[in-house]
Amino acid sequence: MCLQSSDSTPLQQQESAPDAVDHAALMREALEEAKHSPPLPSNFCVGALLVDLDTGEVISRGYSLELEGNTHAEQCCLLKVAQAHGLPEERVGEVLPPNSAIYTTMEPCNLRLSGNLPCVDRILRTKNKMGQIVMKKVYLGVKEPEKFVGENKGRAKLEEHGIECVPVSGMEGEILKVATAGHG
Ligand code: HJL
Ligand code: ZN
Repeated sequence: MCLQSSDSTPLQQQESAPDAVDHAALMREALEEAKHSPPLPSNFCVGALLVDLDTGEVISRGYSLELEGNTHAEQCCLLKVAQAHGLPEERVGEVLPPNSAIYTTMEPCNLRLSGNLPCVDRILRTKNKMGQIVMKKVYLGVKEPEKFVGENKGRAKLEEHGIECVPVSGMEGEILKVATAGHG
């Protein structure tokens, strides 16, 4: 981990220290998760990580349909931490670090054909005991293709609620190839 800036200025002297994480490397890890997702014509194969931005630690990993039922990658990340703590998914924010982020190969969904709760709403309801949203940033690999629900407004809704959304570029082709592997 690089703890100095390129001009060797110690971190504490910089105006704002960069997050202690390598975003491209984490997006690549999310893509590796996506490759575990069973290809189907009815959804996308997405991978996601939940990360503590203060330490760079990966708290949880998930992929589409990993957990029982019609589960999305981001949903699996949250649910796995919740289950490890014996909590329902909606209370997982109580045990997550205050500076949490999701890395997802595809923009979180805001509408699902199945009618299940979209991942954007799952992220927004994930709050600490003071009622604050714990997810500070969402790093995304690609926008959702307009195949199932038209234009996904997931990013816009997250930003409306103060969550910074940061595209991580350079892997779009690979991400879409994996995501649409079951589409024939
Ligand atoms: C994201 C996923 C996943 C999707 N998007 N960000 N992560 N599968 O893990 C979005 C797509 C929905 C369809 C079908 N996919 O999944 O819009 O059956 O998969 O509820 O709308 O809806 P269901
Ligand atoms: Zn989703």
